[in-house]
Amino acid sequence: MTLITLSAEVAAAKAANTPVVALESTIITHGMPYPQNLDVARQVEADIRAAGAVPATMAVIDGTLHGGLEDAQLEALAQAKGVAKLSRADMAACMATGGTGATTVAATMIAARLSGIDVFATGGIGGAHKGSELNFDISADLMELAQTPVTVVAAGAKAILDIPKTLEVLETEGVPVIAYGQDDMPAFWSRESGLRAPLRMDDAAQIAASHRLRVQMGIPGGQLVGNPIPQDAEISASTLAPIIAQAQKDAEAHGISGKGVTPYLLQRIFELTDGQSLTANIALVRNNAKLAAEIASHLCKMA
Ligand code: PSU
Ligand code: MN
Repeated sequence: MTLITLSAEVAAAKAANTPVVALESTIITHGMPYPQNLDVARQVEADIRAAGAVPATMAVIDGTLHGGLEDAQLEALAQAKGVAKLSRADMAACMATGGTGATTVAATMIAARLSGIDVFATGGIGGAHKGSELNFDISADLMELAQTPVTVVAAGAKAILDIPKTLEVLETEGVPVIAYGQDDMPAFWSRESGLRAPLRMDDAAQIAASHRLRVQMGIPGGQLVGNPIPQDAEISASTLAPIIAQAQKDAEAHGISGKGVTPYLLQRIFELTDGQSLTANIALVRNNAKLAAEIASHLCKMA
């Protein structure tokens, strides 16, 4: 039985051992408004191709898990209403019931593993939310990083999360957290979180080498690469702090919980920054796509 249907382009790249970069789809359906979400999805795919790799956007469409979408599928997904947000818990259920769902970081990692793809680019990962010591809201993305051997390139954890707690969970789970080109752990919209990342690498080849060594050593799980947002797109932490606090208050007042929290906060911050948060989000995702393509290229050369 075929568990994942690869696009012709992805299948050809895999067969030829040329670089492929996985992309998530929740960022399209739940992370950004239409039509910017479609523009960004296309732009990021183009960035990966320009860097010499092939993009594999993951999604479940009418029960079929896809690795790599045709442009018409991307377009339909970007406009669709009521698409499920799939993580480890519900991906198989969506396939079994013929549903349509977008993949989060956790689900995209699973789809990448099934496709034999080592590297995945996204914006930010899910993490331990503020208040998670009381509400236990800790993203399944963190536990996925502990068990699925995919290197995830993100701009760090969003400031809507509790970054110290997120780093603690990752340390407990044995996930390498690597800041790229700086000591500080990036904080999504801002280059610096004020927290030193556990590891630092300045060279994509080293990130690829440690990915490969972990696989050879039989260490389960992936790596998290924190790639800072480009300087000119950065929003300072001090500008964002009151906006995030407001968004959080609104989420609580509206009784938002579970899967709804992250999409609600992103949408609210988009409104409260007059769209500036989206501009920054686009810049950092594109930046991550380029680095992911570079890491994937090094991995292919090593194989
Ligand atoms: N970061 C973004 N945009 C997003 C997400 C994260 O910039 O859309 C999505 C990712 O798909 C991530 C998910 O895996 O949110 C985490 O959701 P939760 O906190 O419910 O686990
Ligand atoms: Mn959550």
